[in-house]
Amino acid sequence: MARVIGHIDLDYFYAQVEEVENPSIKDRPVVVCVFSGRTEDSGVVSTSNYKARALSVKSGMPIVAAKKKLEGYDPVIIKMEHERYEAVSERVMDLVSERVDIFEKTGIDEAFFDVTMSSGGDYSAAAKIVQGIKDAILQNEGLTCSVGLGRSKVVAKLGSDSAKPGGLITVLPQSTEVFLGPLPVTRLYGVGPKTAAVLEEIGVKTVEELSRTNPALLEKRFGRKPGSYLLAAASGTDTDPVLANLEPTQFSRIVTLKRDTKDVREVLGQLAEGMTSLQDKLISSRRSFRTVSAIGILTDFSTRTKSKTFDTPIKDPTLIKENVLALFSELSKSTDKDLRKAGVRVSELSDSTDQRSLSEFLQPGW
Ligand code: TTP
Ligand code: CA
Repeated sequence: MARVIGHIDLDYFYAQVEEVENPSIKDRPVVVCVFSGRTEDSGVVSTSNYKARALSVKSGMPIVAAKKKLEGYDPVIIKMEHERYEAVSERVMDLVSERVDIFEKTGIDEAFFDVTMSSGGDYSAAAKIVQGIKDAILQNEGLTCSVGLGRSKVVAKLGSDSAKPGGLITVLPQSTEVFLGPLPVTRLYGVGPKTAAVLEEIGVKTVEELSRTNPALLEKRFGRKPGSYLLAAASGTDTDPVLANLEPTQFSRIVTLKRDTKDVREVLGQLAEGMTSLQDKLISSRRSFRTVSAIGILTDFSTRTKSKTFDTPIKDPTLIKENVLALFSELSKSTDKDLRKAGVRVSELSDSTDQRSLSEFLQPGW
């Protein structure tokens, strides 16, 4: 079966988080800066939105230089606050990791994932999974992202780069060479300025040229392992697996209700699909949970949570549905306000590798 690997990268991440928190700045150049504190404006640009980029603002540029470029364009200059972006990142990463087979976070706003099993090796099925991920991130966090799908990590990463901003690029296995060939070698994952300079010395500028280079020559210039990596990367046949890094500690599903309400039956009706998907996730990832929570986001945007924690890890996912009714009733009684969004979370997850008891809950089709 063909591997189906994805790379996801959030668009202009820090600046987009700022726009979500304060939509009124959206149409202006937004520049997120790290102030060094020496003088009022000393420091560098961390990132900026596309309005600012169109006016030549770049990451790493001195703040003073960025301000000069934006003179007369009514820019918004914001101090970088890492903790806030980290919190958003964690929620986004949870949304992605819950929906894929293997998940590997590689930075605050990017990750590789593997959906070979859940897509059955079918790229159009994989594209649907990706659309579900993009929708969830947009609905829950208001953020856009770019995604690439391909048969290797190198191809997936190049796909997401080319899909920016906001797109999805699917590189079918049979189209890999056509897609990679014309790109400059500098676009390949792991090829920095030094490697590019050596490649240029031997007359290699494009990925296609690299793929046709004598392996012995590459080995001589770069060493055995890097040499063979370069060749594999250039043909999109690198075999690096997606390596799961952090085990998720919780799974959740949140929906925006069709209308604001505190009617528990109505809330549960709209959450039914989410709860089923949560049960499926627990089964397929072989996790037990100790805590189940009902989450309500109220009309004033405040959050209420009611939880039940069991004495021992629970393998039976049907216990979620059995407990949320009481939890939502409690939640609903605790406030006068209606709910805008409602969600269910299972947390304190642990491995439940007892196959026999798991199989009792496997559903038809599994
Ligand atoms: P990137 O993914 O490189 O950039 P981006 O998300 O701002 O823009 P895009 O992906 O649409 O091209 O980096 C992710 C975050 O890391 C970025 O939002 C801010 C931070 N960052 C820095 O603080 N300094 C830097 O030099 C770069 C490149 C990024
Ligand atoms: Ca990004």
